[in-house]
Amino acid sequence: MPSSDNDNAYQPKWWKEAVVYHVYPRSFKDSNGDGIGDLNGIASKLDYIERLGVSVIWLSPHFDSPNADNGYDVRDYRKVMTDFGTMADFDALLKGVKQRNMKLILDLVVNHTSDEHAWFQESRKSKENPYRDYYIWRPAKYEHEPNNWTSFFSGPAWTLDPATDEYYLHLFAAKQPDLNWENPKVRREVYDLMRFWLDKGVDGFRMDVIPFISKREGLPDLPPEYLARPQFFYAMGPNLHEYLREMNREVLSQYDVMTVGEAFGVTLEQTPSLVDQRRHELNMIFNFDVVLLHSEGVRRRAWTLPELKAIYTSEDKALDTNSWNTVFLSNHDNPRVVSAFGDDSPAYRAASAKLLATMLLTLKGTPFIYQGDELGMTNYPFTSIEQFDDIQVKNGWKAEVLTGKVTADEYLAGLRGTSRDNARTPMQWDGSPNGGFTTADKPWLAVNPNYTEINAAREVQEAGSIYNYFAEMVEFRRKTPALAHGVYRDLDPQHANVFAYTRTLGSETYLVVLNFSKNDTDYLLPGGIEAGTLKISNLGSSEGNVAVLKLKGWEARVYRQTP
Ligand code: ISL
Ligand code: CA
Repeated sequence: MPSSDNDNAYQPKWWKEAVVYHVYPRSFKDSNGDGIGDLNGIASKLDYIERLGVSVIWLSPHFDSPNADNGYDVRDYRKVMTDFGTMADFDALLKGVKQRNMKLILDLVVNHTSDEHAWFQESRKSKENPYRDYYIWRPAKYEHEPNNWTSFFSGPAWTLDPATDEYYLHLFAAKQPDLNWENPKVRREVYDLMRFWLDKGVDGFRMDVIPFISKREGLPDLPPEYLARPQFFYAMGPNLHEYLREMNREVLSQYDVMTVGEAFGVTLEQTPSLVDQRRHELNMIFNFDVVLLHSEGVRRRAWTLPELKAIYTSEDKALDTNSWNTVFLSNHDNPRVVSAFGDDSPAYRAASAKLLATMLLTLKGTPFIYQGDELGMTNYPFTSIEQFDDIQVKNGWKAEVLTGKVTADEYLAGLRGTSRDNARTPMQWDGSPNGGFTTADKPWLAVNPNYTEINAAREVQEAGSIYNYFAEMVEFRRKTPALAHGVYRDLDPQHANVFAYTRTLGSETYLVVLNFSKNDTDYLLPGGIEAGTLKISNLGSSEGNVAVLKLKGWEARVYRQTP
């Protein structure tokens, strides 16, 4: 490879070198015994987060909300959700984050609001109301919905409102009406509320389903080929770039902040148009290709390692040095990382969770750790529909099971592997009742019964724990610029269970070798290369500079290859 290929053409930025820790406030830590996580709970655990070595915390929505979708339905953007505390609690949390030299980013949910937001309350009153055009209203078409759009939470994306006998659009639940971004007043309101939080000192935003804010001209029917994946039809509307540039000009460019767009429905080919730094739109996006590997709707999908590698290679090829990327394997909308991509059986849970940590923290792009993954928390053993909280599950159950399309057993089997509630069960802090999450008898969502084995108190003090391995990997990434900025190369795209890649910056090359299987494997490094100096092994191996690596099941190693 010519040396110019290895030159660092990326401009360093704090958000490129950052490692982000994602907190889902409802499930993190309850401080007042009502069974619901809250801001004071998060503040009480900042030392735990800091010890991991992460530099940024992303908070899922903490705004006032009736919780139809756990805060992704905002009633008042300038108020803290009562369940989570007060504005004073927020200010104290922000202060605690800053004191520890970390940064805080918020969840900007502005494709839609709650139907209980004052704007919608006004909007629905009459066709002449000054807030009417804050939302998307249409008359019936031949006594039916205005078009065939479907909601991600089952059923049509339109609800008829009796007050004015018109339908309003909601791509998610009926309690989440979509804002009309064509209205300049709406955009101004959004920029104002962004400034409100930025002026408090927050360091940026994760932007919820941001590619949906601009709707297609004339709201045409979903063509048949999009019925199963409507997000690709709803996203990237004609004015999206204009809105993002306006937001950047009016707000973001005035602050030193990071932005990450949740790019649901965006293809890899479209990605540079959102993140190329010369366009002044977003810093980076979440691409969904990796998390879609393990699920097909509610069903679990068998994925292969060459498929995973192909995604990372195409992401790398699609983004040149003007663009930046993220790496994430889980979040509050996905199953637990060790259950989805590793092996959560007792024999391999720790090794595979550490292997996944190794991958997450050595790939190209800003890594996001979802709360609890640093403990190797697993999916929940759901056995009945009553155990779920998620509106997506409840609506899906009505639409699929109660109509007889799918049997209850089949649906439940799918949910056990894919449901969003797997990631939303409370953090497991210690071995006391309810995992030390709450002193209430009953938390809002049940704690995984494996908290007696898997919990923070145990892992923080245990030298070889998953938590301490994460901390070691975060530290390793922090002090190794090649892992943030280096060129990525997959050495062996077709190998069925070994993922081997290098990261190269200038004369420094790091080799990562991951055995994605429980079988021991003698792995001959491709191209006759030797491994180099062993820097990291998740299983405490000490095998040095050899050409054939004797890898154990779920073993992960990182070598420094001396030139
Ligand atoms: O969860 C999903 C896949 O099963 C997606 O449909 C998900 O709804 C999509 O990724 C958008 O997610 C974001 O917006 C939703 C909210 O429910 C999610 O929690 C949020 O991450 C609506 O605001
Ligand atoms: Ca509480």
